[in-house]
Amino acid sequence: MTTYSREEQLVNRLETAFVEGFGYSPSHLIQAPGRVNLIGEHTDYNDGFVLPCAIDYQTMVAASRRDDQCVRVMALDYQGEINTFDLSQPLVFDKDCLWVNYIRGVIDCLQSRGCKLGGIDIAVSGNVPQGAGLSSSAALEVVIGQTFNAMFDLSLTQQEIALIGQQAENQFVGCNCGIMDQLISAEGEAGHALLIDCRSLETKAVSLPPELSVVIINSNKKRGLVGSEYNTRRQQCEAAAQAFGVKALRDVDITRFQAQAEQLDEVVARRAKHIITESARTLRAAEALEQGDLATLGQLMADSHQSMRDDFEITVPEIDTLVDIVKAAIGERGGVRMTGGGFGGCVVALVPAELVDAVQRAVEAQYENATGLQASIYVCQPMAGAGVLKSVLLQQDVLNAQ
Ligand code: GAF
Repeated sequence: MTTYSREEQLVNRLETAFVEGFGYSPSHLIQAPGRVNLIGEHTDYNDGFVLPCAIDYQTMVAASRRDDQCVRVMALDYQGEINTFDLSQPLVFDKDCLWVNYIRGVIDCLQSRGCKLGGIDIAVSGNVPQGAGLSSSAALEVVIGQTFNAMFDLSLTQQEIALIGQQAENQFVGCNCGIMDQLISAEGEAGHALLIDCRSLETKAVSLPPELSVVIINSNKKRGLVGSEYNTRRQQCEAAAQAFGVKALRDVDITRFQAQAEQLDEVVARRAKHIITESARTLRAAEALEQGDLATLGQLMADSHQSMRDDFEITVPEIDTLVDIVKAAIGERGGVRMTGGGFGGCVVALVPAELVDAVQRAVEAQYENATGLQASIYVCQPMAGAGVLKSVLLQQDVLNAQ
């Protein structure tokens, strides 16, 4: 019996649904990955450093151009629901079909930049767990940006596509997120994490030692970014930056923070402390990863988790329990911390491959007893960022050129 990879299963599902739903074959298949952040949480919108990698869980689109201005989008993960709109009309937020707003938002940004688009049929599906802090929404924004870029010859760079995704989320969807998720989904590198300077948007690929596994454990405690305290945390960070008289907390080092912290509101000071120490930890973690120094990496991840729990206050008891269980199973031979925006979602562990089974056994034996929830475990490979998987038009071009 043929076994299909996760990616092949998505391809098959999308091609079949596209033909059944629209009555002809798609010309393009395009993908964008989800991400896991190894360290550097909430530092992106403070112009700080983050260290995420793209993962082998993706959002994928099958698409074909139309010869009118109509956009039809079929969402396989929402019972095949189809949302239709016209590019010549103003694009508005659809409160009855929330998933389509990530798509409308990206198209709206493209049109505002003066990009000439045309009608398109799209089927979309993904295997990035939704609402788990693994950036399923950023992957959707980036795959849509990629789709229009490839199919309407827009010549956008990966960075521009990421910025358009972020703008869509900020302005159309209403979440004030930073740039990390879209940028890693667009620019990820196989086998590597990316150290991203969220001020300059420069990236440095940091290779993951081959013996190290990236293990994501979903607490299955659902989280919602827009409805969560995310925007409040951002406002508190901005208030701290304003109190220090700087553009962003990136511009305050720990010595200055310690000297002046007392002048800040107590909660705002703790928020700022997390950001300033977390950005410094991220730079050190990138070095430790490069040097294969697991003990230092593990300590930095533990400090990061504690800072998110006590100072930034974005963890929940289920997540803290999961981190304690994994930490006890791995000792000093790796690291574990909450990953993503917070208030539920996932923890990430970096452990030698031979410890993955022990982590799994510990979680299975203890997590449900302690919380009443069952965790899901994904062992991931860092993968390349978004791109075209298949283009019938390109293949025809190649044939014509021969
Ligand atoms: C969410 C946001 F979308 C990111 O920009 C980032 O701030 C992250 O939370 C926290 O590090 O994923």
